[in-house]
Amino acid sequence: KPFKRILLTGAAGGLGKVLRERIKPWADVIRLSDISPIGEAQDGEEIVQCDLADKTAVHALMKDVDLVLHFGGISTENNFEAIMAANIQGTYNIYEAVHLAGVKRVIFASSNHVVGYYKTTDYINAEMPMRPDGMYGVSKCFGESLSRYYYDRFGIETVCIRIGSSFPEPINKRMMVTYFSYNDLVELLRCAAFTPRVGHTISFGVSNNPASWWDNRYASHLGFQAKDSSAAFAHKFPDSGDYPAADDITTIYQGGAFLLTGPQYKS
Ligand code: NAI
Ligand code: 15L
Repeated sequence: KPFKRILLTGAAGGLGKVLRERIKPWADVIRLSDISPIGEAQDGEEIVQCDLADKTAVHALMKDVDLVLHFGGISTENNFEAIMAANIQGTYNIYEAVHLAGVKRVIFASSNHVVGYYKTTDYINAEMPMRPDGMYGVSKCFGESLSRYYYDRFGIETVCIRIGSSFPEPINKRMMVTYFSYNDLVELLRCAAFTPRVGHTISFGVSNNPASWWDNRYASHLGFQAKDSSAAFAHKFPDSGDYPAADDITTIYQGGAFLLTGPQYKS
């Protein structure tokens, strides 16, 4: 198999559970880690339950790893102290461990909330300034900047994926734009893992939806082509539906309902 041992953090989470099944063919061993219980190890799996904020544990986690999929952490808005421990300290611990262990590449689950304060009338690319919509988004900005530093200083490659909304299907009108199917997520991860050189790349993780806010031109070298589309779910959101008003803050900004949480709220 192409890799000896892939470390997947956040393995007990929504995406972690999907990836656990789907990335098996890529490595002899998948090391699954989370702070929450992950269940029994299956063939070709190792399970390590630990807190990303625990530096010693994270350094041990990296032994004999040759690719990291860093999906662990707090995945929605929360108080700063919780986000600081899991996402800021946690991601720092991952990169220090990666550096010490000599791991060459990381795929980092960043988020669209790094740019949640752009408007839904904007069409943005990865070279435009970050505009996070809360402390969660700020923590993902930290992860993106940290990974760029480790690339510039040490040559450790990272693909940051600004995931849109990766769930079984869109559950609100905003997700018609942000929907990222599980199949497309796995395909983007495959491109991120197997493209020979990625340097430091930022890619928007989104399916081939009818409407788009995100221009992926600076990730074109990954060769990713989304195959799915939220169009398949258009019947759930007819034009006649009952949606937030055009002047509602959740309609104006790309971050949607995240604009109503956290210290960044402005009326
Ligand atoms: P999730 O919340 O279901 O999974 C995250 C996992 O991280 C959980 O199992 C949790 O126990 C674990 N975790 C939290 N704090 C931890 C700590 N201190 N130490 C170790 N593990 C810890 O989230 P989901 O949807 O699976 O997302 C996975 C990653 O992708 C997250 O980093 C999230 O921010 C990112 N993402 C997901 C999106 C989506 O649409 N599902 C959109 C944008 C980003
Ligand atoms: C995210 O970053 C979250 O992790 C996920 O739970 C969704 O809220 C997603 O963004 C989204 O914007 O739909």
